[in-house]
Amino acid sequence: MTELIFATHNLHKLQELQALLPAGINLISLDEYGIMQEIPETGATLEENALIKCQFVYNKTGQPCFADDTGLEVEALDGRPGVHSARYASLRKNDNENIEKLLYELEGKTHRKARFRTIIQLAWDDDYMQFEGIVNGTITLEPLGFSGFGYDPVFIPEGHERSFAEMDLEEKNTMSHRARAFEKLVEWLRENV
Ligand code: ITT
Repeated sequence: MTELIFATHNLHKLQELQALLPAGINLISLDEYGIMQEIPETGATLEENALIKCQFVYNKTGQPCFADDTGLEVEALDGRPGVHSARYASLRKNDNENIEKLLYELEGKTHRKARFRTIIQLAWDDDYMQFEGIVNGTITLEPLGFSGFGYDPVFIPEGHERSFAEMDLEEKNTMSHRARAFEKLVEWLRENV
């Protein structure tokens, strides 16, 4: 059995990836491991933040682990909120305020293309590997649906008519940024461990 610590305090992320786990891999959350503190995300990019979070946990535990950093990149906003997605509206992480600010900034704009981008950083012995997952889509005019988390109510993935928050976790997992990055991680483990 391969044991991996997932360096996140976000239970939604944990649930999404638990549902995708192949046999033989066991995910341990930071809370289960007893790491309760918030890891500072001081990087200028998703890549840097994923590395910071992963390195923090690897240095503390010496156990194989990975972290994900995700950003919503909106074309009409020159890629914002991007790496600042969690604290877009204010210093506290608040999904409703972030969504309100995003819809306000896009008011009157017809060009609403966006993408979610996830970087997963893995630390496995001395191997540091990054995996990227992207899903393209559009920003809605108002929040739609109640499942998921974060910006899910305002993001409709390309080729679909419902927002991520109108899908259940299994359906979101068939196309999401995080699922795509995680598939690459699992593939790497299959080939290298
Ligand atoms: P950890 O750092 O503890 O993993 P976090 O919630 O801070 O948790 P991120 O920094 O990766 O996670 O998230 C940046 C923002 O993007 C934050 O507002 C999330 O709610 C949002 N977000 C991340 N993944 C998302 C997803 O799959 N759907 C919708 N919003 C998402």
